Amino acid sequence: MRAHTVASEMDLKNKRVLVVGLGKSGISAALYLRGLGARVTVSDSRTGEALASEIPTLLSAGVMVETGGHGMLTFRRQDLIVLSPGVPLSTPEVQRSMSLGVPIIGELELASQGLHGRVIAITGSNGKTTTTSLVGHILQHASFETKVGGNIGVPVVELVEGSTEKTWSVLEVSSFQLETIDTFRPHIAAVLNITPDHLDRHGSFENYAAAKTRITENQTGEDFLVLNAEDKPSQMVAAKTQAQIFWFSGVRRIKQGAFVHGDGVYFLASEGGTPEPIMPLAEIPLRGAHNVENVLAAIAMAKLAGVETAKVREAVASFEAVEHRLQFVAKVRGVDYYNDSKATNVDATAKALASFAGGVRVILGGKDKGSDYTQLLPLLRERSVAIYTIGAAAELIERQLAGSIGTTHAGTLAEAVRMAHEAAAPGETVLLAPACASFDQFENYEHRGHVFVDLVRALPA
Ligand code: UMA
Repeated sequence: MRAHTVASEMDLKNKRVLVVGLGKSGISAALYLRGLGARVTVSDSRTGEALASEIPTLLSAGVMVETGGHGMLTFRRQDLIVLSPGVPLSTPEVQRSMSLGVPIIGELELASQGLHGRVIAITGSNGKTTTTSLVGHILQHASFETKVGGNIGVPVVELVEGSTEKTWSVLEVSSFQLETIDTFRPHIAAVLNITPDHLDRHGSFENYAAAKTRITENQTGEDFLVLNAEDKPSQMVAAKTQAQIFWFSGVRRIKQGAFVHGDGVYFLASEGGTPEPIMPLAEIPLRGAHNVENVLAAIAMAKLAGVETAKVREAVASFEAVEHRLQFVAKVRGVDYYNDSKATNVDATAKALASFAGGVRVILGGKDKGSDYTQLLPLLRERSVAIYTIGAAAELIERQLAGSIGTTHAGTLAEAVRMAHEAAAPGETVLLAPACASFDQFENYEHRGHVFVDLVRALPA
């Protein structure tokens, strides 16, 4: 399903614009649109009470606010509709507006029309935030004028002000955001991997992959696309692009891009050229083969942006793991605790487990997304000494794994940490990598990660 589109650089002065969703994106988009002189209404399904702290800022900026649901009438009489990423295109009111020909875009598209300078956009099922942060870190280290935003938590419209022709905007972009682009054209784009996620929203893996592929739809031969040579679905993205493709691989030499060979990381700028050594593998400070892939993608993007190799090497070596992504929390009584709360799908959990040699007590569960947890069985058998289940998906996970491997029902994160602490022997690892969304017991994955960190820090030494 594709949204109707809007002409680029649309003059929005005095135009009626409806922003749907009053979260981070919606609030920033509404205020930005007011700044452009538009007549703005926002509509949210939550009650006025739930939105009490957000509403006054909007009202004082002259934005009209509808709460407690989306009224058909509100959707009528609009010149443009800006959807928040969490609002599906299948929403009935949105469908109706689409059938009436009202242009519908997302906050990413809106912002990209106002951004000056060049854009690097990074998508993928896993690794987006780490890679986006790392590219931002490398560019900043090389004294490039750099802004970082997008799905990472900073709405892209907030990057527009102050952007100049020299600015590099490094954006994490999700499939939800890419569904509602029109003219968005990153100079450098990366698809890190495509594995099943958000199938409840996109309906099928094909639709999800198609949404991710849109990252390259407006790229031309002057742009670059960085792709994972070891990820099958990425080959389909390669077949659709007009951009120059650079690959990355953690396991073999590739014809153009970044790769690992022996103990070193190399970049090959052109087919048939000589690979340039970038850094020893041992200098990469992040855990896990998946993080090596993230680093390779970031190195390719930084080199394509023109960062000199010495700066790339220094920046990668000094990069610290992003919070909630295989973040080392503490060593308690000889046991290492890792917070990978961002492992919200089975593939991410598999990657987390694969980062350890063995002796792992893993905490699984939360809000199920229609996942197949049996895919974890080989790694669980190999790496894990105990599995603690929590949240709404606990029974489902226990049922799926039953007969193959034992699980312990903990119910809550606090109970799981307590049980793991009691049972763990020195040298083992306790890993929160739940393979589920967090919304059953927490506000979001960050909240879940913070609770875990607090619980670990409170453990008796
Ligand atoms: N809402 C409606 N109608 C609906 C659905 C939602 O009114 O049909 C309202 C909700 O009541 C709520 C608001 O919409 O008030 C929430 O909007 P949102 O879900 O788009 O969330 P934002 O706060 O705007 O945050 C969004 C991204 N959220 C999602 O994509 C779900 C954030 O990514 C992003 O950091 C932020 O914009 C800034 O760009 C978060 C995320 O979970 C981290 N992303 C997914 C992921 O990484 O897996 C894609």
